Amino acid sequence: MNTVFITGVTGQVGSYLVDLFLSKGYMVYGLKRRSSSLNTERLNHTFSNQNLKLEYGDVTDYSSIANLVANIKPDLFVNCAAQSHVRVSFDIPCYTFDASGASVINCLEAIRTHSPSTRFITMSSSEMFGSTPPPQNEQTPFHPRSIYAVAKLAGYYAVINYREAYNMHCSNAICFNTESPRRGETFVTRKITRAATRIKLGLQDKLYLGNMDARRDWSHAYDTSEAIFRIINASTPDDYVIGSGEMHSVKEFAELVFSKLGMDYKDYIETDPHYYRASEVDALCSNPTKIKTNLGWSPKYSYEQLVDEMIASDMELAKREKLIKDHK
Ligand code: F7E
Repeated sequence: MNTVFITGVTGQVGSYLVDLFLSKGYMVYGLKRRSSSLNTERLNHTFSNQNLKLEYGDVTDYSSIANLVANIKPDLFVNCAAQSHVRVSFDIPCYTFDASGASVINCLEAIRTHSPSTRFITMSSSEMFGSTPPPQNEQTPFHPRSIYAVAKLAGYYAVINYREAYNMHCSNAICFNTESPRRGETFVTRKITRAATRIKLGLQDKLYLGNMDARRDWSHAYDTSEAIFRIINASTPDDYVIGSGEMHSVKEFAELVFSKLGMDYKDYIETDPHYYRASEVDALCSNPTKIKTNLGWSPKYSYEQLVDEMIASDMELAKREKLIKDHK
């Protein structure tokens, strides 16, 4: 049986990768961090699957990664772990660098030492392009605008170095923004769908946002996971941009969500400087030609389908909340 080891398995993309690898017949080992509160909700639907095994560890702790790689010797290692919130990286820069950058070296070094034939892929980020204008592809120069992006760039070059120095099968998945109903609630798309559905049911009055002019390339986490699967299973390791090739502003996203719910976003949204970043990334839009041509990948979800799925899921959540509130 093929084996895969996934870090960040309790996160959004990690949980979609669990679904994908289980459906392909893999034995899936996932790394989860010890936390005082429950952090495995995204895996609830598949928790009892016999082919899923969660192990405690932390990508910032080399010994835990090294021991697990030595014991499991997985065929594939997918690194999704990170401190992934760009705004928060301005508050906790040193931790962010450890968790999102130096941690990649922990993974690579554990593989090189204990299981050199294990294939590796890390979730790299479009944030690395920063202020370089779109469209962005594998040839676009980097100009990071946060320590999160600086950390991702360190991880990106670490992967290339281990490939060149040790001939390891390791790749970068340069992911543009990735969304779904399982997206964390403090990222802007989910923050909007969650708030708009709650406002619709009278559970909330206002939504406070930061820079609504920022433009992003939003893909569904299902499609991002499919792309990662193809890259790590390709015979040659390489670096690929993953994105929809379409760009929308935060304002456009909010306008669409509120209008689908029969509301005008201008009546409910206010800006709060708290959500602005010390240095912003204005516009990101992928040119995913390389992965489409070389690996035959193309996204299943359109922008509107992604928005519809997120609204439908958050509406169910809001209805459950309302039921509980009304019965109190
Ligand atoms: O912000 C603006 C904000 O936090 C998107 C991560 O997965 O994708 C993600 O990074 C835009 C920014 O994602 C609010 O200023 C306005 O311009 O949803 P976000 P992100 O920073 O683009 C990349 C590819 C990653 O690698 C990251 O890990 O929306 N914005 N108002 C806001 N953003 C947030 N979070 N909250 C607001 O109220």
